[in-house]
Amino acid sequence: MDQTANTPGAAVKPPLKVLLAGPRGFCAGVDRAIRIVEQAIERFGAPVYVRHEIVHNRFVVEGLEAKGAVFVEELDEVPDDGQPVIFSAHGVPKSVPAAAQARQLLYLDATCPLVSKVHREAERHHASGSHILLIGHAGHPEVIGTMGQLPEGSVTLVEDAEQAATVQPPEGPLAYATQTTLSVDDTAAVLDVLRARFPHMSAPVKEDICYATTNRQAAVKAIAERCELIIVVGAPNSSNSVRLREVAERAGCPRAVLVQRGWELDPALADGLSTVGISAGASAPEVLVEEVVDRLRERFDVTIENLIVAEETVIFNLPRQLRNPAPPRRVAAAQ
Ligand code: 0JX
Ligand code: SF4
Repeated sequence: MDQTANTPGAAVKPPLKVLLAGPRGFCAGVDRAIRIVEQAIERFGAPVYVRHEIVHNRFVVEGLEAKGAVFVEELDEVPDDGQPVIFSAHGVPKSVPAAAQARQLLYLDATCPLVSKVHREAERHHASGSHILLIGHAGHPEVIGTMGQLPEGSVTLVEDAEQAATVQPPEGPLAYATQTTLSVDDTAAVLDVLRARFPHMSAPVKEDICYATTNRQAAVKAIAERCELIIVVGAPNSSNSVRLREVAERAGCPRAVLVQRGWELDPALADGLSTVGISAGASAPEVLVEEVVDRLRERFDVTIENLIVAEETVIFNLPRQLRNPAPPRRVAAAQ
């Protein structure tokens, strides 16, 4: 059956309500990280090296590659050609800027200021003699970066409530820190277990799970019960996006899927449904949400409703090296 348009003579598309969760998509840390790469290319010319995906989104990475960014996983892949290297939004262990300095590489740090805040708090607790329990996911670059702020053995990773129940930190004072993109509810459960076992454990002055993670999860919860399907736009290696998919199902939506692009979505998933929700991880640009809506429009007569649970006004400044106007490019003296 042709389902191309609701025009006279054409087959009528079934109606579909699309609930857009807000806030969704880019956070202030991602916006800043992308601006850093763009401005660095403008200021220093191509290539500009970026250690690790600047944010976990292929579309963003490929867009920056087209402008002159070259992505590498480790610093030793960066040649000594005088061009700068940028560290991703997720943060890096201290050994990385140290190695860059040792090689006299020009580096720019796109670590989100809210990740840096977690680094500084971990350092502060370590300096006052506490062992750190870091709640987070093993192998994630942010966890590697946070653990790498302190000497080996100063931090113990706790991945879930089960590990919280059995972890054996060294004797003495304890403090905790967390990854910024965790599930708010899972983290509360892990903390309940840890606090029961270690009642004197110190907490961060301000929550480590960031405002963007908290708001995106709250927005998904707000639409979950009204939706028969929730589509989260984001990458499988994007921790905060993966959490949104989980939150959707736990908050009462019968099914939630993660897609990176519109074409990845099988619109037939919405057959027979009346309401579908859409959200996007902090590293997913809005244009990809539009792609997903367009994909649904191919098969359905879509009406959009926005449900916004919080307004976000956070903006982060660029690093010092990019804030001053660029020096004039050297022009050969007239003969
Ligand atoms: O995998 P994460 O959610 O930490 O990163 P992503 O998807 O690139 O999101 C933006 C960066 C977040 C840093 O906290
Ligand atoms: Fe920063 Fe939060 Fe965005 Fe991560 S998700 S880049 S911590 S604002």
